Amino acid sequence: MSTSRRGAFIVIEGLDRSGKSTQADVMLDRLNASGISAKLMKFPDRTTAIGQMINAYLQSKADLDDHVIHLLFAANRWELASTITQTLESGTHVLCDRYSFSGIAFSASKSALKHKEAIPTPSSSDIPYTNPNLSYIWCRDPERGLPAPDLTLFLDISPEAASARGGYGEERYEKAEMQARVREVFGQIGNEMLSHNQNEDRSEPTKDGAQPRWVVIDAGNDKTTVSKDMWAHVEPLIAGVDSPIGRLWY
Ligand code: Z5A
Ligand code: MG
Repeated sequence: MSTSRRGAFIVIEGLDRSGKSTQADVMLDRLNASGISAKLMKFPDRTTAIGQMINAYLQSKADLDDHVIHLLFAANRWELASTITQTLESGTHVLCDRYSFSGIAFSASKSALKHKEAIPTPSSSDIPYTNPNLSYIWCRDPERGLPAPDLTLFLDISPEAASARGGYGEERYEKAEMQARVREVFGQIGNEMLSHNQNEDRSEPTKDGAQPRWVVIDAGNDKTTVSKDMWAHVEPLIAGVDSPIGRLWY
């Protein structure tokens, strides 16, 4: 990559058991095998002090207020935000297994389910701070300003197909009703990201290779097909990115 270019920030998002971690490893190996410098990060990062509190919560060893755990997930990203930025600026690509979009999707879904509400939408009627529950906007606010991905690959799979895969059901949020809600909120986030692209006239790849920011991948396919579909969107970015690192929702 030319020295003036920075690394690309590529986020892999998706429903539980959609194959994010599997595909993140495959992509890292593929990049490294081609001599391309890339770093894999994962959220939650359970190795930090905050990450250990999150881990205890996810394994139901600790109970936390819904607002508190939401802010801890966001804080876990903020404590690693400068690492992401420095890595990208050094010319290394960052692959990230889950990011802010999981943060919003899980907290907003949990709150809506608990209070038997419809999923809160990102509309002007959703007034933050007067809604006692975790509204979409309330959940999004602590994520504002974090490094923005250049590309988000959203691995989509039906909750039924996901539940047939190994290891499902061991952690706190791995329940069918919750997963269906999470999928709905991810859909909203995708629409919001795509309309943002259109506002910036970025709905189609531009001539300098810039990608739409949110791409849905059919994760119900076999592993090789999923890898191939993802790579088609990553490949144009491996020469590096000219534009400065964006900030989420700015
Ligand atoms: N969470 C949150 O609430 N707020 C936040 O801000 C963040 C997260 C960041 C733990 O996350 C929880 O934290 C999660 C969201 C919440 N809630 N839940 N539940 P995590 O990332 O640590 O979760 P995980 O334990 O890594 O699981 P996962 O991410 O859901 O799985 P995955 O990475 O998508 O799938 P996988 O491990 O790659 O594959 C699962 C299995 O399927 C495995 O046996 C594979 O071999 C198999 N697999 C993978 N791909 C395929 C295909 N294509 N075909 C067939 N089988 C496949
Ligand atoms: Mg995973």
